[in-house]
Amino acid sequence: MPDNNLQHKIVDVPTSAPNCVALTLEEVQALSYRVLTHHGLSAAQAQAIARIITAGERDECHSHGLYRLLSCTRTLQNGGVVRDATPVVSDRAPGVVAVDAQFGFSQLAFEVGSKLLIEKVRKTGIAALAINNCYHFSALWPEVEALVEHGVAALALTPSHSWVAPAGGHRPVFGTNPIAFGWPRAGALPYVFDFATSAVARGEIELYRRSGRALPEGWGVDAEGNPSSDASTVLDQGAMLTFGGYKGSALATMIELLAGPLIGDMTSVESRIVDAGAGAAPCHGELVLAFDPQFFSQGDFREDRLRAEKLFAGITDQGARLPSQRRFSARSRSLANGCVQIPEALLKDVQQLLR
Ligand code: NDP
Ligand code: PYC
Repeated sequence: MPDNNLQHKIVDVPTSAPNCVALTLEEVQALSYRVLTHHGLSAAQAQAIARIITAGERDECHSHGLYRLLSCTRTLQNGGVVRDATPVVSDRAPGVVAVDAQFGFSQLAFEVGSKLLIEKVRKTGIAALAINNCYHFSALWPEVEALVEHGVAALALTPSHSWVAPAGGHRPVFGTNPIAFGWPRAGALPYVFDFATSAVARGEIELYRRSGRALPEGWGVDAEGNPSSDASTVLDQGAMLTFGGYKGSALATMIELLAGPLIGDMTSVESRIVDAGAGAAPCHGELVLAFDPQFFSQGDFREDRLRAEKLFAGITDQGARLPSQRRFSARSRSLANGCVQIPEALLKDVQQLLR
């Protein structure tokens, strides 16, 4: 890994951003790796996580970038993580791969399982990867993007800890349950979306708490179910809310079922019970589906692709943007600049983890 010299110039970035420190992507990756191995994680597990955290910073997904090292190390200290876990891949059926993460983190399990998933989808047209027994804290877009690079469409779902109330209720039942989808495009960056089925990811609310900002309406409630704009009240006493009312609630339920009982793993309620207040990352399963378009086309695969492009044009031609457009712009900016801006306070907190 590159040398991790953190003597950097403080730069003032415009508008409301606080003082930031410029780090190269190599430095972000090296710092992540050092922190994780310092806390006892094996090289293979730490490398897989460091790559994802670096991708998060590169694409300016701050709630799932370096900030996640704080919860990763808390998980290593307080959770039941097997620090040198080696995921075990099982070929369950012609279209089903299962990976037992062995209570390590999800990233390495995905890396090893996705190879067989791709082999299978090339033969069956549709294939599923079920990851079990993994600690999960990351965004899902890196996974669907990795699959889309093979020319397949992909869907990924996972529960988390029960922090989110169902529409019409106020007691947490669902996790923040993200869903990500990717579609390959010839000669263009893929179509990818990835969002929580809560109004916003919990990590985002944690960042609001860190910076003392009031929450927008519709993100959370207090313990009695009254709307609250106080991040600590929502995070520690009340509940987060789903996006889109009962529609988000139903999608969150589907994710609980497909990436929980269907694959023999925990729901968000069960994951939180097992955590027993330790504050570790959720531990449960993940379901990833891949579709090879060549198997579904009625003959003219190229024409089908072109019709998909017309759909995208129908969105962008009127000035609307595609999901991931902001992220892809951030990526090209980071790659062109050769560095990313990390809030000074966050970098200090992360460096503290090396003490
Ligand atoms: P957002 O509400 O910001 O939604 C993100 C998605 O919506 C991105 O694909 C984003 O693209 C797209 N998007 C945002 N604004 C627009 C717009 N105006 N027009 C079109 N598309 C738009 O994110 P969330 O807070 O819901 O989730 C953030 C991350 O947290 C996700 O990556 C998710 O995987 C992760 N997460 C992980 C969990 C886990 O358990 N592992 C749990 C919950 C969340 P763009 O990026 O280009 O803005
Ligand atoms: O931000 O909601 C979130 C989250 C949960 C687990 C990992 N990220």
